[in-house]
Amino acid sequence: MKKLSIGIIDLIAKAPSKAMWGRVMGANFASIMPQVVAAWCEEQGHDVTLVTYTGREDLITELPEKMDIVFIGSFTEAALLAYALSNLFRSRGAVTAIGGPHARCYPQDAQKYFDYVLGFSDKALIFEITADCAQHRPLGLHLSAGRHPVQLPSVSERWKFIEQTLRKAPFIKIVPLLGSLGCPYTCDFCIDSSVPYQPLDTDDMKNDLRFLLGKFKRPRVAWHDPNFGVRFDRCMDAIEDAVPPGSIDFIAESTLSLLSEKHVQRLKHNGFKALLPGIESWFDLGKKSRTGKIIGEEKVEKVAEHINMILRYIPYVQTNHIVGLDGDEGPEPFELTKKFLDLAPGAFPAYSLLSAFGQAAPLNLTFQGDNRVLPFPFHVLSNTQMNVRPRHYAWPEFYDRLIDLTKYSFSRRMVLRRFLANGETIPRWLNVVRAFSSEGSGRAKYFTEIRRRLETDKPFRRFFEQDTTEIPQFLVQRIRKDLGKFWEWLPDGAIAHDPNAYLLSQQKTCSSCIVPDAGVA
Ligand code: B12
Ligand code: SF4
Repeated sequence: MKKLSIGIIDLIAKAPSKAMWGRVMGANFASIMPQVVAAWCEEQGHDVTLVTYTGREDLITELPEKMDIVFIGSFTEAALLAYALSNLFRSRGAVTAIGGPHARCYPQDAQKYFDYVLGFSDKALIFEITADCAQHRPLGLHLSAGRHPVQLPSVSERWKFIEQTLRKAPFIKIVPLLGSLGCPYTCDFCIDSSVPYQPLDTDDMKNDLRFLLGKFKRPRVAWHDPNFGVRFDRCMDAIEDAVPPGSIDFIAESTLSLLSEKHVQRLKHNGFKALLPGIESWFDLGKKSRTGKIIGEEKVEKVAEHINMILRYIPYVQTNHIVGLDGDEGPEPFELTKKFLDLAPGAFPAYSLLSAFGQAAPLNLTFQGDNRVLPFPFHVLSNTQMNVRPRHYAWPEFYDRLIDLTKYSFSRRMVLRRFLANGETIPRWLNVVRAFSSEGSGRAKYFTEIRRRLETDKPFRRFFEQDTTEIPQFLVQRIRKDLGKFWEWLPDGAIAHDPNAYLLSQQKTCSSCIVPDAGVA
């Protein structure tokens, strides 16, 4: 087989940026799959250059001038940058491929700008593409393996790529690992609700942990599992078998239903330092939060008690909330979240505004069928811009309540209470930094600007009210400024997309020949 020059870009940042947070932490948010694809391509004997883009790198000089194929891993928020880069590298003769959350969620749109658009990706699929390595234009090929890979290259095989990425993280260095893929739960808004749970081999997990202990005095590992610890004892046995208790600091995203006191004690024993449980809603998804049919105020009290229990063992807890779910109505959901903050002040609240990412989740078909999805440019779709018209709120009321909640959550009083409720230094200060960064006060400022424009900027309001699909100038200019020199490479029309493409694809396709990918299986 011909030896190829292969470029791989992991888009962590969505645009060039000199922000301090990105500089200090950006590299710690690197994805696993670009490193995996790099290791597979090297195994085939190709020349591989991987760049983890944190917003500071010069993508033109860091990648070889002549590349046969460029793989880009991208979230939807970075899709416009990915499209611009594809255009740029195609103009230099490369073939381009996109994988990751955006490709899984918006394949029809990405096909217009890439030669290959990848869903689930395993080694065989990557080898198929490198063997073909041909232009597919104007519409790229949408390819997907039947499922997630059964095995991933070990940390030692990925080490070269992990090490070069972590060199960019000056203080805290976090290695991403996976113990499982998919999820047995079926929360209908989630990309994994229809992806079967698939644990990865525990011997591989043990070898990875042992390897890391040989590389760092005290490694820090972030589990990227959508829901860590579904097979709890299996995971804990593997960790306990591989490394001495507490020798590695772990971070994991898990559901409250898995976090009983006995489990949390074992997590503490094994060095878990941060947990990110999903609460999502006070009126729904009780199974997930171990609250069954309990809703409203009673659920708030029960969950707060649960979170306070976790905080007695684990120094850092981030609670994930979804704002704008269809079950929410009136002031109550917002007031209940405020009450929760009062009862569990040690937790850092992370708010995701309900976002229907293309074909990520089955629920999106309902939103699209009801014509409730707005064509916000991908660049602003990062869970901070709700792209579904709220069911029970007019936009101004929704923003008023959201601003009030955001300000309450990151007020000086709440920041101080959070600080005092946390015993350890790093969690304490991390919470303060997050509250005063783009995540806390930054968001409050952005939401306030949106709210102001809903009153004063007529075209903007018409877009929100679905009277027009023309992207408001406020957003266009913001994106143009963000993308900087890459704006010129953005293909014509790429700033817009069809928000109902998923529904349309379902209507066109006979159900027996659907590619089994996210939300379609
Ligand atoms: C772990 C995780 C994180 C981690 C790690 C992020 C990272 N860089 O990987 C952290 C906490 C940092 C994070 C942050 C964010 N996340 Co996140 N995260 C996840 C989570 C829980 C798991 C993703 C994962 O690694 N799965 C395991 C991998 C192996 O599976 P996979 O991603 O499906 O990948 C398969 C294919 O897509 C393909 N593939 C994937 N990448 C690539 C790359 C290449 C080159 C190729 C060829 C193929 C390929 O192969 C894989 C195997 O089949 C998902 C939810 C979920 N349940 O999936 C959300 C999810 C991916 N996150 C999401 C979002 C929105 C965010 C944030 C924007 C949130 C925010 N406002 O800050 C940030 C953005 C971070 C960034 N720019 O890097 C959305 C993405 C939606 C979208 N279309 O963009 C998801 C789907 C959750 C949701 N809301 O529905 N996240
Ligand atoms: S939201 Fe969490 S628990 Fe629910 S399906 Fe997704 S990964 Fe699983």
